[in-house]
Amino acid sequence: MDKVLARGSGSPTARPRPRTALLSAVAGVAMIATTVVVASSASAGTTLGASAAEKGRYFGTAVAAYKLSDATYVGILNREFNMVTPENEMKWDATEPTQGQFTFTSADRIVSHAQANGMRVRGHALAWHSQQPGWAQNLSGTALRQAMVNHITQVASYYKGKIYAWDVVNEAFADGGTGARRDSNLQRTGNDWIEVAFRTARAADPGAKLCYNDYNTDGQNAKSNAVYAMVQDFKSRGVPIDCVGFQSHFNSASPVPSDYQANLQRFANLGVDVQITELDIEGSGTTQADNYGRVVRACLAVSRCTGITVWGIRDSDSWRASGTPLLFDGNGNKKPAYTAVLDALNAGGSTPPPTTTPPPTTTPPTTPPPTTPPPSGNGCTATLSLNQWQGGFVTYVRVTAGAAGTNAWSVTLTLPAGASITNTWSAQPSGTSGTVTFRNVDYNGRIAPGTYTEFGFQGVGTGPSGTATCSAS
Ligand code: 9MR
Repeated sequence: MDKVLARGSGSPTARPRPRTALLSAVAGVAMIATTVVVASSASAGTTLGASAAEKGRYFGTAVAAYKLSDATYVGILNREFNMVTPENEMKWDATEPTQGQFTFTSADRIVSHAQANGMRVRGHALAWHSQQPGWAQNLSGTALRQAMVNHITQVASYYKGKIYAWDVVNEAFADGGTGARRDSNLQRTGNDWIEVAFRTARAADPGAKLCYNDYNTDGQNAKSNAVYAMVQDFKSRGVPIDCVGFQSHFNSASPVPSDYQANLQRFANLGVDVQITELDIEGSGTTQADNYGRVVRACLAVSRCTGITVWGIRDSDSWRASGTPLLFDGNGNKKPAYTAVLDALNAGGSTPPPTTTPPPTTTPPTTPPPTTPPPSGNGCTATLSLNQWQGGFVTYVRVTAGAAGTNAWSVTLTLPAGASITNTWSAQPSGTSGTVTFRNVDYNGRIAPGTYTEFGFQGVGTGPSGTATCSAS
């Protein structure tokens, strides 16, 4: 089937539904504490999410808000997944149907559900040629550029602190071997629209990872080469980009490329995370299962491949249901493809989570090292991931508890000369420069044994990297 035609022919599925009684403020607090438990220790090895967490990855799915009243759907969602992507509810047409008037009701249902159930959220998508509201389709030039900037600012600010990664720009390159940008009203506002989108998103939510997301970029070809060149250019000029999403919509006309892993790896080598963002593979039985297994193994083999999202739960939930491309059949039963994914995730036991720049340099312990990252005794460890751009940075800190778990923790590090912190989330800093101690906030002091929580901070100057001193009580 022609994926491009099929994609364009669909209509948004966000249907108005009454809001549930979920209280997002309360759920927001509960979520962070719950995440620690669910992501790292629940039912290890028997669900997609738990098995992926053992490998330091997430396993996610696209979710449609109107299906959250379907008990079978929600049962599988809550059991198997620890990341969700709103399938349509955060798109421009859904969130700003009238210029300047924002509606987040459907998207909020998904975010609240995720928070209440220990799942994180991939935001999708801030700037895209498709699924624009009519008023935006009719704009051009400066008016459209300003509308795009305002849209990104409003949506990313509204969800600030709740999004793991944003698909900031979606599908901006053309098919057909030219390596050119896709012609669109956004492209016609000027070639710099993509970097403006990324800078705008960073300013609005400095804690979210910012991704470029596309399809037919899963192997090396003219289109992925063009995306590669853009990412390389962004990194060299300090345009904030943290990740590249590979949609990975496969069928017999567009199979899993033989160089899939190599392609993920070459992007990772540019200093960005890579994520499989919309995986589905048409087919059935062993062939489909084998292909799913290959995709999972490719991600696990690339240390900066941080997670996999499938584009729906049951075959009947898929945007191309007739191709039965997902892991559960229409009745919610596990397919051979499910087993292949779980087996691939569980192969080889637990391994440390992927590291970003630079790898942790902990002192070798005197006892044999554990096979998982947490320290073997009491206490905690803290590892830093740095996103540096010209003049500024965001540092993410992962605090991993030892065998005793923690009731409270603190992390101390020294900022490079000239650096200062402008914004911290999920921790309380003692100062803004020099040696700074970050203490837990009230909802994330307790970390279950062997699991972790994360906090982060943004600053100006050069950010810290490596490891930091962690103490627990
Ligand atoms: O799955 C989505 C479907 O419900 C919508 O009708 C369609 C409209 O454009 O978008 C689908 O999701 C797309 C995603 O947002 C971007 N990559 C391609 C996906 C499949 O078309």
